[in-house]
Amino acid sequence: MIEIKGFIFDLDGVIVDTAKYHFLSWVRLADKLGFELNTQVEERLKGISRMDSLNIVLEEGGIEATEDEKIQLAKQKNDWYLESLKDLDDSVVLEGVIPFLESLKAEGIPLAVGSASRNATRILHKLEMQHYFRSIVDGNMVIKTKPDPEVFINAARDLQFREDHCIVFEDSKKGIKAAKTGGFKVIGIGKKDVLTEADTVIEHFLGHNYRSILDLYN
Ligand code: B16
Ligand code: MG
Repeated sequence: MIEIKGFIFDLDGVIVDTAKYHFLSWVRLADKLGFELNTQVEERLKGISRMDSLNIVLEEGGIEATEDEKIQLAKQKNDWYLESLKDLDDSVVLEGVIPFLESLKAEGIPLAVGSASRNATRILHKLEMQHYFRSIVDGNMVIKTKPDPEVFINAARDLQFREDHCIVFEDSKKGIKAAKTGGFKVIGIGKKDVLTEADTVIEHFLGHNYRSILDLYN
């Protein structure tokens, strides 16, 4: 029987369906720079920091930029991203998330968020969901970004649990790599054929509770 004490959630693609807004903002930036961003790039942009994403987008367009220009472009993308979230409401919360969080709360399981997004804390507060989490570690609080495990290690430290006593829920390949490197158990949220490095993959939280998640390991 494995010992699980805490659950750590990625935000974008796990709790909220904001990945599409990130991508649409990158598409808009590419358009401004004069090229069309291939939809296949979307998967590669998931889970990584804003600057790492920008570098991939610029590479796709064969565009070189100075550090100052990159700061401006990243700001422009973030302004558009925030603009698309200005009417943020519950409809952005992924299916099954709230009942799942409620079931964990009822069991008294300590929860944390580990997100690459610098907007994560703001989004959770706007949705009034911050109360579910004992710790929220976002992109402003780390030096190294996914696939480095720092964000999850900090979350586990806040929960005061060993890494192998926590399950991380992740929708991105880079995030799964980060959690694995950090010694966590990892459940992928999404498609099995994409998230091949996760311990196991579920499509969404609908119908899941604390017991059904532990059963995945037994
Ligand atoms: P921001 P997660 C990640 O969030 C997104 O998946 C990724 O697409 C985004 O570039 C990154 O946050 C940074 O976001 O620009 O808001 O700081 O999946 O780690 O919760
Ligand atoms: Mg994610």
